[in-house]
Amino acid sequence: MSNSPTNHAKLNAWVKEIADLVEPANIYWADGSKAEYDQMIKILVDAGLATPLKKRPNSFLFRSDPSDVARAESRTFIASQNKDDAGPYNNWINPAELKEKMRAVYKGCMKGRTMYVIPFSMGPIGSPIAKIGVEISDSPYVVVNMQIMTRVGTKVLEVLGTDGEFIPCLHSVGKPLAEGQTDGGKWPCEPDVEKKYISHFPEERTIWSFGSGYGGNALLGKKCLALRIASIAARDEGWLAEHMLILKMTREADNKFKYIAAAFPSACGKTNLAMLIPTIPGWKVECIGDDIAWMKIRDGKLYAINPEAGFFGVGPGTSMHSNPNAMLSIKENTIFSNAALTEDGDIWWEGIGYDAPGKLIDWKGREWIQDKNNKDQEPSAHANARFTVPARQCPVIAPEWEDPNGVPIDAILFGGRRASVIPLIHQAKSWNHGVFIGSIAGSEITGAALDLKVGSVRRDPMAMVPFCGYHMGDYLKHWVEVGKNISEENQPKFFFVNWFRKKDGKFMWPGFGENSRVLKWVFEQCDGSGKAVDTPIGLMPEPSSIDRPSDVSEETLKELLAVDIEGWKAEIKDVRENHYAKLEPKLPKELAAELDAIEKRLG
Ligand code: O2Y
Ligand code: MN
Repeated sequence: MSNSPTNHAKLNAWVKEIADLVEPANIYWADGSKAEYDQMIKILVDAGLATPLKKRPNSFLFRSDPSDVARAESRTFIASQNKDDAGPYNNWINPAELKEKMRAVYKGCMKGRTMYVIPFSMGPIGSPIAKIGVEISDSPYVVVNMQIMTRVGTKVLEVLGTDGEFIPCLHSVGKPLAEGQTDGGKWPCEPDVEKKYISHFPEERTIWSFGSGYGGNALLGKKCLALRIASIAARDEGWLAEHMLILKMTREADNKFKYIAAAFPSACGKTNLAMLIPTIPGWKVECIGDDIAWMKIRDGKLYAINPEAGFFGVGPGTSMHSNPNAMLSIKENTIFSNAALTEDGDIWWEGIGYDAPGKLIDWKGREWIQDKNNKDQEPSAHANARFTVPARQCPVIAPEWEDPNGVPIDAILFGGRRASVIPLIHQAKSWNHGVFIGSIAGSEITGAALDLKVGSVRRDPMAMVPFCGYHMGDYLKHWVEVGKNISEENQPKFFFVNWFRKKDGKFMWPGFGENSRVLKWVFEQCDGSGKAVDTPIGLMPEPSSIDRPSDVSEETLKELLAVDIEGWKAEIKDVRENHYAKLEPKLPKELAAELDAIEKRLG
């Protein structure tokens, strides 16, 4: 390989094999430098794919193809040798069959394009918890996003040496160019959804993605490597790869702090919680990560790193009210995808906290004027518009966020969007009870869904349904096994939170910064200073143990912290019949026992 900067024989052989298949015009090895970032951006601006934003230094707006706006779940595959290993929640396909199909679409797919080879580290380079991947992609948009979201370049190749282990990640937008042809300012991708593939080969620990240039489908370090493939590595190696934020909470009076990891399904405000500004005086929250935690046992304790280097956050709904620290993070050096563009060169999205300033260009490139009287007006930004920003730009990034050894986890939170039954907070009484509460997490269906009716609960154990690379029953068993390797006093405490209880159609809890009042009780439970009562569903604060926000009445707080016995009986019935039944015969007996025990306690 003439222009390869490495003597890693296996890597060079893989790059040659792929180049022979995809037939690119050039091969470029990413070094991770600022000059390289600027060069890629120039290519993208010159091609009409990126718009510089006058109002935000070194920031750019991209508009994707309307067919390519989010993770393509129906086209995400786990191609394990045995169907049974993928489990009920993954799309399984025979690996040999899939490879044959994908080789056919990859053949010549990079004609007329540069093939970028992007060595990257998930986790601080050289950390004992980190893993190295190499993404081959024909998208300069992927190169710049990977530079923000991961640690890219020469240093990674140094750690890899001549025979280090790496995870091969192959990506193509699926749009070869004929001689002299350009993208003509149009986002390149394969618009036919049936021809998109986001494929994982668990036994080989390999990723093949084709046809999409957007987000988790294309930035292969994130959901594909750091969750789907890492969850398999974690199972085999005795650790946990989780869809969790990590935050540090400090009590300023004595400078004591706790590290909290939290898993929530999509659209529950994970990024908001990760960088929350407490409304209670004397407390501080700092961010370690907003989406993924890799946790390993060391010295008998569970230590976590954030394997990512940036945030790929949702724009719409992010404002100075919901997440001031995210808004401050994205003032500069930020990539925006599918936001609206203002006349003076800024971005705008629904829920940004102020009216659209004049005429906009919407995410589809059309003129758009806000009409507040028209409830049916199409939004100007796509609901999954995103910002990509370096984590170091967050005003409350914790100083230790890149500690290669990770931070010791004191508490693990699970949650979901539940309008009724599930209280504001309850605590598990043991590790297995904690795994149980995590296993029944989920959100209510708000819109039409293929197989579920509105109001029913879509279970999403540990918020990992879209991201677990193997059978969910085996995954929950792995959680139970990990607990056996940590002594009880060193185990994190488990909590379940629900910010989304409703009464008469209105939220009962104000959320956002006010969630610090609930985190304070979590802190105190870890610290041994909290007050809790034993209930059939677990430990709970008395209403007087939660500092009440001024706009929540005593009665409402009491209701938020009550155990709805009949509601819980129905919940348990639903878990048994509609959720745990799906995991058989792989449902861990420890969780079946937890289900029986809670049923008995409810009477
Ligand atoms: O649409 C995408 O490709 C992104 S999805 C995403 C991005 C950042 C953090 N979490 C998620 C998610 O779906 O959980
Ligand atoms: Mn996520």
